Amino acid sequence: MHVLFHNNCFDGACSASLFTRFYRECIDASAQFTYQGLQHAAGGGIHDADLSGEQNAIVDFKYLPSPKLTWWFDHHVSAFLTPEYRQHFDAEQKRTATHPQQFFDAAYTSCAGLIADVGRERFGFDNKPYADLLHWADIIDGAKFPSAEDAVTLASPAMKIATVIEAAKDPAFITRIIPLLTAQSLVDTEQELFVQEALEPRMAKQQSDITLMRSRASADKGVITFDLMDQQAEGYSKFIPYYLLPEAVYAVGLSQSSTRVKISVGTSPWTTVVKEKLADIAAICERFGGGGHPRVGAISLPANDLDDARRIAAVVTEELKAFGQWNDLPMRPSFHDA
Ligand SMILES: [Mn+2]
Repeated sequence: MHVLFHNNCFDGACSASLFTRFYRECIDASAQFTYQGLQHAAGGGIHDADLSGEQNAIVDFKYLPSPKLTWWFDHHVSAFLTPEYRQHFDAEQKRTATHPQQFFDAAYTSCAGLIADVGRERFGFDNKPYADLLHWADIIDGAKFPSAEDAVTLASPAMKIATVIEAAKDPAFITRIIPLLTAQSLVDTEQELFVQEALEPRMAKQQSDITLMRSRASADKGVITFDLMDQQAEGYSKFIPYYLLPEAVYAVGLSQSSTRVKISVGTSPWTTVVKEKLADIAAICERFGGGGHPRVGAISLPANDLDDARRIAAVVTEELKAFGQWNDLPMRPSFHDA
């Protein structure tokens, strides 16, 4: 059984682990497993040649219309690359109606949750031992952190494991973690020496990112602004600004990579402002050639276009400040005052 899973993703690894356990317990106890991580890319990120096993399963990743695909579980709204892929899936569902092996439900917060439920309801899989794993897969994949502190301080074993999975460059690292996730507790997995070794530099980077953001971020009228264009600040947690300035509603940040300058525009996931009164971030970004979702978006400019980026960021910031009555919100002092 060749298992293809969403790479560098906690839910992807949990899904691969749960699928393995489900398959061994409910389908074939003697199956041998290999694993391959998949990255989203133009064209779908998966090809027929990737289905290299006798049996092939894709979990937490896009559908592929292929006779070689025997099992599939996904919960992404964007699971079907084209309408033809969707039609192929629907036809397969009809053909295999009495014995389906492909499952899609976008109502699930995590793919691990989907596998656990389908396994229990259709195949009698005992998913009770994995309640803690499923709890964290939902929190992390759904970004449902109770507070910015929970998202940023990486206090729990699950958050630590998610961090090293997201940062892993060696494919063998995630393949090594996958079986452990359903074999022992998250605490025990976090304590594994190879996990601890990977964790150390991530915790240090998180600390230095927080320190850098503290020196750069300030808030006014509910809007955090920061400029990291002179920094190698790729891959910083987008939750850090809201952790440092928890009263803010929005954040407008400037950063730069070798290929582009980026204006990131976001809404605090922990804001108490009701949804109807929040700005449409996608619409704002689209006006400047960017895009995104209602709550978070971005505008990209060519590398070194710093002045234009600062000008656009200032316009967006003023628009967000004027959007609501944030003047009435009690603001915490910025770090420059603290
Ligand atoms: Mn997922």
